[in-house]
Amino acid sequence: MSRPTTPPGPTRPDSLGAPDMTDDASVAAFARTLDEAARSSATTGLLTADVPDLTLDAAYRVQRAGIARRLARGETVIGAKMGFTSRAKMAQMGIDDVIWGLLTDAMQVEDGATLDTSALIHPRIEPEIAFLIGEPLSGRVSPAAAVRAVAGIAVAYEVIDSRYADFRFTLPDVVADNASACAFGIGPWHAPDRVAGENLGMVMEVDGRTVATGSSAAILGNPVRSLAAAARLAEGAGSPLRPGDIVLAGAATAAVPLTPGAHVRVVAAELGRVEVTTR
Ligand code: OOG
Ligand code: MG
Repeated sequence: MSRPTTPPGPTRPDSLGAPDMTDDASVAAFARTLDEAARSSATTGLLTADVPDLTLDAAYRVQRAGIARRLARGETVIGAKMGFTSRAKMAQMGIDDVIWGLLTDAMQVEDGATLDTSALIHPRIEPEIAFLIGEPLSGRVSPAAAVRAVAGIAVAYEVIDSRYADFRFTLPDVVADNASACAFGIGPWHAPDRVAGENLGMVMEVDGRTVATGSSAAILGNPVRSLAAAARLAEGAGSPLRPGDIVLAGAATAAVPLTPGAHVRVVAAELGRVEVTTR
């Protein structure tokens, strides 16, 4: 199995150096700005342009305030997504800290369904590995312990759509923007004891043409490490992963622009494929 030479450590919102001085009103205002940008298909300025010393703690508070707005509209949290867990993504985005965002039911696209991209800003798509949580999972757990909490593993895609111009941001900006979460689809679930999940070849095709190839090993050496990092972030956020939750472990390759009228297929060895058509 190939491993990154220096695996990046997960960011811990519970143990950061700088004090979080951002007041609740500012947190709510930032969340509203990002939410309105998403809903009006327009980019917004970086939060760190206004508050250069925005801490990660404050950024995660903005993220949670944005999720609270979605919940108020009737959405439900159904899991979490990990970001910057592969060198390909870190290099593409210029960020090398592992982060997370939350997934809601409104973001899930049925396998094979059509995704309307007309209201999105500048969507990109990336190949991922997903886990289905079977037992409550939170805290500092080993990857082996994390695997014992898993009920299923699947190939997945994530559509990201930064609310910032040109997908350019600093770490706190992207955390506040719910890690660019937009939409995702999951292929058929497989029993985790039948598929190890490490070092599975992955291919992403657009209209039958290969646009990205990689391996699940690109995700922190083994995507279960990303799951263990998710458990740690869940504890820091005070929201343990629950049975039935989905965790996207992060992209195995760089993301590619997603255009209308495209048919995208992501295939992973042993896990099958997941597909989406855009309009
Ligand atoms: C942030 C989200 C990163 C991943 O899989 O690494 C991410 C971004 O790239 O805009 O989802
Ligand atoms: Mg992703």
